[in-house]
Amino acid sequence: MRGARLGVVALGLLAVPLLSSCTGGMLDPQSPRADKVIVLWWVMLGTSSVIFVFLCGLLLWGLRRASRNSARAREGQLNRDRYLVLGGGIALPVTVMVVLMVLTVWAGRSITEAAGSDAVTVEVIGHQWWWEVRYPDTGLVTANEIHIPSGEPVNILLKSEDVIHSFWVPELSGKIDLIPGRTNSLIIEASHPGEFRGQCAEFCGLQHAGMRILVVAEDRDSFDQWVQEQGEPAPALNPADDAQLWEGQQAFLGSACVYCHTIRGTNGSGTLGPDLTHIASRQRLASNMIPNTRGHLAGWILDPQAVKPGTQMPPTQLSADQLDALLDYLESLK
Ligand code: HEC
Ligand SMILES: [Cu+2]
Repeated sequence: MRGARLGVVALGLLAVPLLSSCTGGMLDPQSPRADKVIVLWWVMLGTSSVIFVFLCGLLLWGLRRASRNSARAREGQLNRDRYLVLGGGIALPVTVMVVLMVLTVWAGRSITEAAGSDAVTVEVIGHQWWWEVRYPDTGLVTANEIHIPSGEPVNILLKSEDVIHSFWVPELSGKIDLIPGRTNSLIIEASHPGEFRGQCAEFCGLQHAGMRILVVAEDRDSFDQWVQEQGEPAPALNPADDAQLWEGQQAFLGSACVYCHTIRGTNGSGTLGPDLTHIASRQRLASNMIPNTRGHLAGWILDPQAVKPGTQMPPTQLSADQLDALLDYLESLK
């Protein structure tokens, strides 16, 4: 009996690091704002552990007392019981709730409090099952990979195109829902350059788990350069000089791709799928599910359902030459 109880306690303790992911993750914030969320988390864990142990003690004490119940004992205890009910049943819970509420508001404000008016703003729009990313200040559009300057608060505006999603990059911030017809906001700040992985945190359908996001924080100069490069349209092609790339572009414009994808600088202006103007510059494909290599790209184009069952992108039939040219073209879109 005792052994079994100890086993349960040990399992419970083990679950804490497991559920919060041991490497980095929520318990290892890399942001001055997420720091406050983690303070709140520890205070809540600490308080509830103490209360839990205290209640277990009370329960055992009550059980023992009940078994020795006698009229004499009962008389003296009535008074004490009243204090126990008033103290433990009213004063203690009210105090604990108020303290936790104040802390929650304090931590919540740190992640939603407006950044300065010169802060970078990023609009993140949830789709089943990928992230559209827009920088309204510069008109830049990309997907699935957010770049931010490190050491600066960044405004994230969250919207949804279909169902409720939730934006969560544990090392940088708490999570906030993306709700259709509404704009929520969140401030993130990376204290140093680095890459931070995130995940949709509200069940949104079949590929919910396949809706990952990557935040790349870099120093101001690299960030400005990235913005500059991503703002450029795809280079104009001339069939005489770049026959192969031209073929590839024709394959893109001549097949269904063009209805769903935009490549700025061409006639392709579909918006059902991610903007591909700089697809070769992204680290991963399909909402960060597969590496951005030629092989994975080919597999994705020919049979996206095999990679991400349920995804909104249909398979495309292409001849070997067409596929080869299309891959060359997409890989040139740096
Ligand atoms: C019916 C619309 C549709 C068509 C047609 C379509 N796609 Fe897509 N595509 C999507 C959607 C939606 C996604 C996002 C899928 C996801 O991550 O779940 C996507 C994702 C992609 C990605 C990964 C982008 C990223 O940022 O991860 C590439 C590359 C791509 N498509 C290329 C193509 C090419 C090339 C064609 C034509 C051969 C094509 N697509 C046809 C809708 C479409
Ligand atoms: Cu989701």
